[in-house]
Amino acid sequence: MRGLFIVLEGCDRSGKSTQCHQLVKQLQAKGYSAQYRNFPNRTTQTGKMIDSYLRQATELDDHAVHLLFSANRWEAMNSIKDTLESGITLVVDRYAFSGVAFSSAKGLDLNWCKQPDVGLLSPDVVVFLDLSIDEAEKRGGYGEERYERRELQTKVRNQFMKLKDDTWKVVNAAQSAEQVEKGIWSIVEAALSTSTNQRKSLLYSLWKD
Ligand code: Z5A
Ligand code: MG
Repeated sequence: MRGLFIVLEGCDRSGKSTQCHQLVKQLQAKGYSAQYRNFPNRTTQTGKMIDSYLRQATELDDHAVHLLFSANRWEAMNSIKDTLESGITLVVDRYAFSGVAFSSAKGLDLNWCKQPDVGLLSPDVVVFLDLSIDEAEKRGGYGEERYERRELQTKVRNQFMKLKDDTWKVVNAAQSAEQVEKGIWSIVEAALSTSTNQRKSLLYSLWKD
């Protein structure tokens, strides 16, 4: 049976990376093959350009960097598909939803923002870690990276809410890390319990259905 494609999304500091790593560990402890992936993947050619932009070392047009973030996902698609088909579950830290939420928060048209990612592999589960901006700020001051400003983060949160649909599972990220972990596990456990024929085939159908 193929692996599950699980995406964790959420605003800055909602605990995505912490929880993705915990989830991989938990899956492995229960005997599932699982791996972590993240976007942006800063190690590829597109990722290096994105990294330099985020660190404010270079300037890029908002549209151009949006397309780079999307290209950074497209170049990973074959590997993601092969990995899932080999039976490995992937826990993915941010996906196209972050792409659209951030670029549209900067003022780009939301429908335009969705277009480059149309046709990416659709995740089986999207877990949204929900955290207010006030709670996020309690987790330490903003860093040096480009988007780490309260005003923009507030807009990003509003844009995420526009993208959220019935398939998203929302977890209150203001709880303790252990409680968040339990909430995520109950969602993942339900998805894992689907039998081979219930598990839909992997489709390049993001935002097509
Ligand atoms: N971006 C974009 O514009 N377009 C795109 O297509 C994509 C991304 C994919 C870099 O992303 C930027 O790229 C990001 C969006 C944009 N800009 N911003 N802002 P990134 O994923 O590399 O960002 P990051 O540096 O990993 O930060 P993050 O993702 O925002 O943080 P997080 O992963 O959600 O949180 P964390 O690192 O797990 O935890 C943050 C802190 O909170 C840490 O000190 C933890 O110990 C603490 N923490 C975690 N959980 C808890 C709980 N439950 N209670 C208390 N404290 C906690
Ligand atoms: Mg992170």
